[in-house]
Amino acid sequence: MSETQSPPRILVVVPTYNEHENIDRLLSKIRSQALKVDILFIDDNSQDGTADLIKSHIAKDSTIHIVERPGKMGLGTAYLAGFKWALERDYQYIMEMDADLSHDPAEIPRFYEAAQEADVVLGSRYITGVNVINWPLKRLILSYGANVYAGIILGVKIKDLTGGFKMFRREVLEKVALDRVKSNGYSFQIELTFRAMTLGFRAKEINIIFYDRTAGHSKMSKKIVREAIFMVWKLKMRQLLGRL
Ligand SMILES: Nc1nc2c(ncn2[C@@H]2O[C@H](COP(=O)(O)OP(=O)(O)OP(=O)(O)O)[C@@H](O)[C@H]2O)c(=O)[nH]1
Ligand SMILES: [Mg+2]
Repeated sequence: MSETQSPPRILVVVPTYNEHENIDRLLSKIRSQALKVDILFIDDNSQDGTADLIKSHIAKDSTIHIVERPGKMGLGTAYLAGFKWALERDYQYIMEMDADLSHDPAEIPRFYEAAQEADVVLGSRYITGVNVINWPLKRLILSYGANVYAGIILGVKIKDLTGGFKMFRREVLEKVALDRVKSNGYSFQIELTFRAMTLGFRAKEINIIFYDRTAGHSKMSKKIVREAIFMVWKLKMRQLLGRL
């Protein structure tokens, strides 16, 4: 980077629901990687003091931000709120990252590097076999199967469509009709990537390792899986009818 060039404006958006045990470790890991990033937490009125802990960090570090929502409204709408916040400001790159350290913040520079040749960079668990640590086999089969299923129906050559570790170039979130995004669980990840690719944006997968959470509780539910199974068909129909 030449002397004159200012550092890229990167925002990492982290949705939180009862992640108190993970916040300190997550922030120190983000701060120990090389790239300067701002962090925006979207907290849905966590009952374990997550928001207060985040605010105690904000008091010491003005590059950390929080949007508080009155109740648990789902991961998808949390990201849409974060993207809206980012687009009201001058961020050039917007990341998605879970709060439970399943996504390793040390990978952030690799996402930025890949985003120099792509518009959406997807952290993929399934490029070279299966890179998931400590997930129960049932969960692994469900996730892998969901990705094969979605890839075939949507006709996209992406191995990991349901992953939540991503970097978008600002233009993508400006062009994708975010107000038409209806998904809220895993299908939110599928829908956003599919809409970006349908608009002609370049999507690139980079290899990541996904670590099962060691603290806090999963928000995964049967409702989230059911939503994804049907949403994939709805997306395909809308695309075929040119009404995506
Ligand atoms: N704001 C907000 N965050 C949420 C909501 N549901 C999940 N999250 C956050 O989204 C991220 C992913 O949720 P997880 O429960 O880890 O989903 P998962 O990774 O599929 O499940 P595990 O493997 O068990 O961790 C975490 O940071 C959660 O705190 C929600 O309704 N609102
Ligand atoms: Mg998780």
